[in-house]
Amino acid sequence: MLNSQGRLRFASYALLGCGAAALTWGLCRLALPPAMAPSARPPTAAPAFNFQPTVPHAAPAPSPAPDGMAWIPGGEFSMGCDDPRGKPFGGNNAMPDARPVHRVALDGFWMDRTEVTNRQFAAFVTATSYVTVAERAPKAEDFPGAPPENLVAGSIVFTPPAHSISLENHYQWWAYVPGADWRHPTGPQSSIEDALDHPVVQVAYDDAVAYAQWAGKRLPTEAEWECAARGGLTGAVYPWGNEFRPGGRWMANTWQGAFPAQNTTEDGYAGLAPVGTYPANAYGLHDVSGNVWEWCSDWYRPDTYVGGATAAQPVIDPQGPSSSYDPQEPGQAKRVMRGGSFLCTEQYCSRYIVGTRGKGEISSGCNHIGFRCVQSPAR
Ligand SMILES: [Ca+2]
Repeated sequence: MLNSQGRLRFASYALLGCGAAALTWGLCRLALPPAMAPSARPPTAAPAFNFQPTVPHAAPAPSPAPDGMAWIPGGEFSMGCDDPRGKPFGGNNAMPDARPVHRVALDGFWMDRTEVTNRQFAAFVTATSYVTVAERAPKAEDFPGAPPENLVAGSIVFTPPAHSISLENHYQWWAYVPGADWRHPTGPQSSIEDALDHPVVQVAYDDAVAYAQWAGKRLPTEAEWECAARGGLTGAVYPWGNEFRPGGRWMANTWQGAFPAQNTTEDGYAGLAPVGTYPANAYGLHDVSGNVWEWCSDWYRPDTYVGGATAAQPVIDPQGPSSSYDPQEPGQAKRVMRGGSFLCTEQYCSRYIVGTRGKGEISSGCNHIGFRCVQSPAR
């Protein structure tokens, strides 16, 4: 269900001073893919290295793996990331919301080895007749003043300019496209017919939750996602280690070239890649960095980690704050997203770095946002 909170994606209509022009109304309903936006907070000084050894639980998986899932042993690990600036492929963002690095303890759980695919999501829709948020036309009563012709179903699509531009205004490469939805990821002329093993995109948070419930699973907490993505390594920059391209190999689907106009596709893909194209981490998970962002169940706040650093003991199974707050867009309700996407580059958004955090307005899909699910073992 679309609810009043979800419809806050339209709040940026006022915040950005777009006025009532019909031409811009569609853009105003965007909840920007804000994880791409640079931080509004001043960079903090680079902290001392603060990762303590990861200590996975030794107990083996309690049962054979559910189809397509990997056992994540949990245990204790240090969550967050150091200031990545100055590191190779570290980008130019201090990532202050991913600090302080702090200790977390989790039980073991199962996690999907890959992002949820179009094939899997289609099975869910066939079984349930579920209609995603992007397929529902906005209601006039929810958006007073919007021209009726603009109350059309659609979603947000990466629309790069043909020439190099300043990276200060990300409206230059995002557009609200009527008819864009999970079956038509970049607009009504696009199709998933030949992309059934690509990650499903254009799914809002509630869509991901609905799929997970149907599948008997749930979305991961942010802590579960990071524990899993780290693959048992301690404080590594990437899910596979500290080198972006070990032996020259591409390990994730990211962006090469001068973002956003030039896409040199050196990693093999201009856009989405079939899930599992790139190597798995030590826990058997593919594409935790790159390809598509992945929804997590936690509300987003930039200060989520502050309390964990002062605790005498590891924070046990953190569920995130009770509500969201993003000082960049205070009126919008946001959940955490993790891992970055095929659009991530050190020039703008280096959130393929495993400890970094993203955030997404809950009713907004995009053609670089997907998800994967987790499942707790039966007790
Ligand atoms: Ca991913």
